[in-house]
Amino acid sequence: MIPDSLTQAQYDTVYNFFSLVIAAQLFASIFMLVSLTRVLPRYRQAMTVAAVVCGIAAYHYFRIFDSFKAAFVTDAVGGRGDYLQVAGAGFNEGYRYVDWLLTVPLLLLELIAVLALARRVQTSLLARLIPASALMIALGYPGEISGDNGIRGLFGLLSTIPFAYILYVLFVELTRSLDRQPASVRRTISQLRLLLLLTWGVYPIAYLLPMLGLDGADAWVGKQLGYSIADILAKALYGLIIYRIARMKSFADDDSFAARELSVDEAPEVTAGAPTRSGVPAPKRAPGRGTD
Ligand SMILES: *C/C=C(C)/C=C/C=C(C)/C=C/C1=C(C)CCCC1(C)C
Repeated sequence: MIPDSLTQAQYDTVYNFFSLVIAAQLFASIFMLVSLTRVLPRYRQAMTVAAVVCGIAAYHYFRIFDSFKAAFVTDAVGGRGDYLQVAGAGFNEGYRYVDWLLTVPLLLLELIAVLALARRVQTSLLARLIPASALMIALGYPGEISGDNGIRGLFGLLSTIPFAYILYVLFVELTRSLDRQPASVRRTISQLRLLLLLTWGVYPIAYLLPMLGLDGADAWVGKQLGYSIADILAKALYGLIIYRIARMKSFADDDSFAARELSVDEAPEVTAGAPTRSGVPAPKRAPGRGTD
């Protein structure tokens, strides 16, 4: 339930977190797009999907931010005081669920794509993960918007069934294909899977907050912060780890690519201070650069 009023501190906290999420998603997305050529072509799909996920999330947080600003107003002179919910302009939690409905299947696609498994294995994993993830989000929504804790609990429980199934596929079935990954990558993939478990686990906890007997406004603020922090970790940080995996696998797959990316030895020599073709003196190359 959306609270009738927020204190100044509660309003500011939510406001600042939404702003932080927009910055994190937007620039993570841009970073991943400009870094595409730093991995081999076969890993670019995973990184493009990671960038799209963060882009979709940035868009929805702009909408969430606007919805929040329209939903709560203060009439205190000077703008300090309680914020009251505007009649007829409720905060729209639907943006989150539409965002998740799009991004959660894509996050799973990112993970499977970066592994570059045999096509048959890949298709079989995705054919189970994607419908399960859509079902998990769709079942959560009726509970999320209900003011009744019984309904919230029921749909939360139903949504947990596909969630448990996703974890089973990732932690039991996927493990079988991990031994075919390069040794340096296996550890990072396990870490990524653990990050997925820890961050995805925050969503059901944040969902439960309104049922734990907290004051209505505190529970709502806690839930918004929980979802916001989890979104940064599960999308932006997760995408950056996908990038790291893609880069390590690119090096493991192709020695000449690794040599080009990791060393400046093969770059044409320029004498420090001598004018280049553009007429601008070449900068002194710092010693030890290029080891990344
Ligand atoms: C970027 C957004 C992500 C990764 C969202 C993930 C969302 C979940 C794992 C949500 C799970 C839920 C339950 C397992 C039960 C209660 C209802 C949900 C939808 C919050």
